[in-house]
Amino acid sequence: MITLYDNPFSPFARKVRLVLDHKGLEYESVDALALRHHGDLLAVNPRAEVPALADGDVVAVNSSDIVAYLEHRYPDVPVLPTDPGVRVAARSWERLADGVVDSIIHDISLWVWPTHRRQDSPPPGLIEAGRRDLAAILGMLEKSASADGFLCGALSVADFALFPHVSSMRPLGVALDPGAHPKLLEWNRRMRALPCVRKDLEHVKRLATERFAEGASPYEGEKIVWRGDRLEWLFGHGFHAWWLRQLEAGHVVIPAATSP
Ligand SMILES: N[C@@H](CCC(=O)N[C@@H](CS)C(=O)NCC(=O)O)C(=O)O
Repeated sequence: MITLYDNPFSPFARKVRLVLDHKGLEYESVDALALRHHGDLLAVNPRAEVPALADGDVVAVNSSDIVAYLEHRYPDVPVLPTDPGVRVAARSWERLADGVVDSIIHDISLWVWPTHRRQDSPPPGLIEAGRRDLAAILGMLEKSASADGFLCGALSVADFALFPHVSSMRPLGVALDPGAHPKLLEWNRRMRALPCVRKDLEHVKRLATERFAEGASPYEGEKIVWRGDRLEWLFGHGFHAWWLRQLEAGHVVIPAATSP
């Protein structure tokens, strides 16, 4: 049996869940960001990040490595294009989703998601900078999207990596627009019709209600985990002084750099 060290709201865990479900694989899901599972997560991933996946003796961490493992081990329903050039393109969309889109969304969502119980306001200009960069990325995606297929022709890891992000932009003030993004809107409709995506969206919605019922939360609410990519975007836009104050106030966790 496959065990997924999961979290309903993590875009990286959602990518892996989409791939598992699309491939028709059975798995057990553990919400490993819940504080009571922190020790279990640390035992499989010293960075204490989800997703991690255990399949018999094999433990894989990092969403793109997990997808590569699943593709190799369970190739029947492929998610990595076989054409070498198309595979490079799909992996680069995945990298953009994981490194850049995730960072922007993370950095501007701290005042929106119920996981964080913040009393303060965002530093001036942060939300606007994030919205500008996300709008530019949507413009880039619109240019590359095809009118009738998925991002790289057939459904691939590019779609599974980007969809969780695109589906969470609206509460952040960035929306797909029929005038500017006609092809992306079609892509979004095609994605939402897939059984694996419908399952994911229902899961996110149901668990958002369950996990945050009446102000309760099973997650860390004060400290933020700042992975390198998320700092790169923040510092690149000049918000280092704000971040240093977060560090000095004890609100920062940096993942351990010692794991392979
Ligand atoms: N590069 C990693 C990034 C994973 C990641 O950043 N996961 C976040 C959730 S979105 C996490 O587990 N953070 C630890 C925490 O919030 O405690 C991957 O692709 O799997």
